[in-house]
Amino acid sequence: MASISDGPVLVPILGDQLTRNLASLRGRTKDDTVVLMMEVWDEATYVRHHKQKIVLVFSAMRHFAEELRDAGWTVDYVKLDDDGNSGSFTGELARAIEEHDPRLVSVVEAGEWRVRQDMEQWADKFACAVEILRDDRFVCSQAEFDEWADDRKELRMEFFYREMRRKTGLLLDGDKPVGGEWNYDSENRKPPKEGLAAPERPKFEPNAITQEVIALAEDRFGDHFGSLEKFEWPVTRDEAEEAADAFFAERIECFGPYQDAMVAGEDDLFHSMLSTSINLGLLDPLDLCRRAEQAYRDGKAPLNSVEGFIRQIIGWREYVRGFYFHQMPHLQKANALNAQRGLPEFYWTGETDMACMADCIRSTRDNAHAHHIQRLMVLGNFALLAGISPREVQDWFLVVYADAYEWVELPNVAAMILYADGGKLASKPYAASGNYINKMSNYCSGCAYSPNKKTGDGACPFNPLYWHFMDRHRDRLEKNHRIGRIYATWDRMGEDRQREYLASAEAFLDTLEPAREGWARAD
Ligand code: FAD
Ligand code: DLZ
Ligand code: SF4
Repeated sequence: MASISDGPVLVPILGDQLTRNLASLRGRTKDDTVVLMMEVWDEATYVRHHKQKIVLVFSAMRHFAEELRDAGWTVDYVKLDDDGNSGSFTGELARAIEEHDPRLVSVVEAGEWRVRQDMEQWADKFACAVEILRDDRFVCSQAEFDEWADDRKELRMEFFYREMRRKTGLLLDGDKPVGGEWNYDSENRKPPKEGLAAPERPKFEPNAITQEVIALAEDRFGDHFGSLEKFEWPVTRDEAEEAADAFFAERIECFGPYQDAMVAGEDDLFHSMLSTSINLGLLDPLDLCRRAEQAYRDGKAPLNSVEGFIRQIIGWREYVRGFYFHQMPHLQKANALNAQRGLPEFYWTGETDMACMADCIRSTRDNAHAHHIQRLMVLGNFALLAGISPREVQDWFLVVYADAYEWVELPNVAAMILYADGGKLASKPYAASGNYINKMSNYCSGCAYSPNKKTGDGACPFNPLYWHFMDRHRDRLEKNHRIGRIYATWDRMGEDRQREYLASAEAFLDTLEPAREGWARAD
C-alpha cells in the first residue's frame, strides 16, 4: 500500500535515458523533483563490457547530471565507488526513497528486459506510488508493435517500415513515398573503389570528467576486453550534435552507395557513428531523420542515402526493439539451427590469418565499434557458418560494442545473423562465401587465404564453410524460396567435389581453439 507523503517526485534516470525530454521529466517542476542517477555494479558487471563502453556510459551520465544541476534541477547522483553503494538499481532506489520520502517515483520503462522485470516489482516493494512511463523516444509503442505483429504470419521489417513512414510522414509526398519507391537499397551496394576513404570525423578529447572515469575503468575493469588507448566518443549533447553536424555536412552523400563497403584500416567509412549517442539519449532519432530528409529536400544529399539512413532508424532500429520485447524471454534461448560449437578464442584476441576477421576484431578492440556490414557479413557470417552457439555469440556482441544494449544486440545477433529464431525476423540466413567479402572489400588482397580457392590448403575458409552450412541445414533451407535454389548448384557438383568441400570445412573447424572461460562473464 502506497503511503501518503507530501515529498517530491523522485525521477530515476538510467544510463541510457540521458535527455531532458524524457517522459518522466517533461512537465515537472524543478523545486518539486529529485532526479536519481545510479552507477551500480549490477549494470557494470552483468557482462564484462568493453572498457570504452563503461567509460562512455559513466562519463555521459556524469555530464548529464552536471547539465541538469546547471539548469537548476536537484540530482542525487550515486558514484560506483561511493561508500555504501548497494550495487543495484533496486537497492539504490530503496535508499533514495528512505532519504527523500517521495510522494511518487516516476520512471521511464527500461530498455532491457532484465531491468524491466526488476522495475515491475518496485510498486509492490516500496511504500510509495510508482509509475512506469512509456519510452516515447521510440516512434512505435510496444502495444502498437504487438498489434501489428500478432496479426501476421511473418514479421518483415519492410512492411513495418512503411507503417513508420506513414506514421512519421518522413519522405512522403502526400501518401506516396518520395521518388516513387519505399526502399532504395538496390542503389546502396557499391563495392569500394581503390583508395576509398571518408573525411575525418570529429573526435572528442577526454576532459577531466572523462579522465576520472578512464582511471576508474582502468582500476576496476582493467582486465575487461578492449583498449582504452584512445577514447573519442561524444559524451555530451553538444559533442553528439557536433558529430551529427559533421555527418550531415560531409558523409551522408556517400553513406548510401558505400553502406556495404569495407576497407581495411578505414574503420568508419561513411557511416554516421551516431549509434552510441542515439542509444544513450544524447541525440533524438526522429530529429536526425528529419534532418536527413531536409538535407534531401535542400538538394544536399541524394535520396538513396537519405532513405537508407532513415530506414536504419525508423525501420531497423524500431523494428528490432519491437521484435525484442515481442519475443522475450525465449529469444535469449532460441537455437533453431542447433548450433553448439564454442566461440573461437580469436574473437577475443584477433589472432587469426583471416584478414577480414582480424581487421574487424582489431577495430572492435580499439574503437568498441565495427560498422554494420562488418558485424553482419564478416563477424556474424563466420559465426553462422561455423555453427557457433547463439549464447556465446550473443555474449560476445553484448560485451564488445559501445552501442550494445540487449534490446538492439539480441535481435540482430540471434535473429538476423544466426537465424536462431528459425526465420521470424529474417526471410533467409545471411550466409555468404568468400566471394561476397572479396567483392565488397579489399581485405582479400592482404590475406593468407585466397577467395578464389574453394577447398584445400590456402582456400578461403568461408568457401567450404558456406557449403558445409548449406549441406547440414538442407532439410530446413531447401524449402526456403529465397535460398532453396542454391541446392541445384550443390547437386550439380557431384559427390566427390561435395566431399572435398565438407572435408575441407571440417579440417578447418578442427583447428579452431575454443575461447577460454571468463572473457564475457565473470567465472
Ligand atoms: P549507421 O550505419 O550510420 O546507421 C545509422 C543508425 O541506424 C545507427 O546509428 C543505428 O541507430 C541504426 N541502425 C542501423 N542498423 C541497425 C540495426 N540493424 N538495428 C538497429 N539499429 C540500426 N546497433 C546498436 O545500436 N547496438 C548493438 O548492440 C548492435 N548490435 C548489432 C549486432 C549485429 C550482429 C548487427 C548485424 C548489427 C548490430 N547493430 C547494433 C546495428 C548496427 O550495426 C549499428 O547500429 C551500427 O553499426 C552503428 O554504427 P553507425 O551509428 O555508424 O550506424
Ligand atoms: C551499460 C550501463 C552500465 C555499464 N552501467 C550503468 C550504471 O551503472 N547505471 C545505469 O543507470 N546504467 C548503466 N548502464 C546502462 C544500463 O545498462 C541501461 O540503462 C539498462 O540496461 C537499460 O535497461
Ligand atoms: Fe576473409 Fe577469405 Fe578474403 Fe581472407 S580470403 S579476407 S578469409 S574472405
